[in-house]
Amino acid sequence: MERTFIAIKPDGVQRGLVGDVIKRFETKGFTLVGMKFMNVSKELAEKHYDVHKERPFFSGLVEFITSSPVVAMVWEGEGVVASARKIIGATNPLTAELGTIRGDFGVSIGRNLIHGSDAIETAKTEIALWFTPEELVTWQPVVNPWLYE
Ligand code: DAT
Ligand code: MG
Repeated sequence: MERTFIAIKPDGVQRGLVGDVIKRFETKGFTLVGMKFMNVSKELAEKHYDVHKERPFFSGLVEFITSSPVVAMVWEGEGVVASARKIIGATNPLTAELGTIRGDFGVSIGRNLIHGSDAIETAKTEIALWFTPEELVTWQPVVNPWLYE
């Protein structure tokens, strides 16, 4: 089953939005398979954002994600990678659609609350970077027959 990596960034945690964010993935029908509350090391932050290392905002991004705790999660479900990106909304919260997490809760690109993997391959890399296999829980929610034909 497809999996994606989701992180509630320091602003989402500090603003008390952890429950609201998790609720959206739960009520959509996705399955939580990993979750930890943690401080992010500079090394992990730099690896996670490696694709952006040449961008002018890279150092600010690393500084921000390491500034305060985050909630790192893995969610599972059919089409979860693309669907999570829709639930999250566009990178800039000011242009993100209302009804998305960023569109509903944010006003600034550097404080956009949440990270979600942008493709299935990226998700695999990010899950392996943030979680050990033992930290992921494979389980069968009893509602699955009511979510999937
Ligand atoms: P996304 O998080 O939607 O996948 P991204 O991968 O392009 O967006 O960028 C990663 C993060 O970097 C993004 O969540 C916020 C920050 N960021 C992106 N573009 C930025 C910009 N122009 N100025 C400041 N921060 C930016
Ligand atoms: Mg991205």
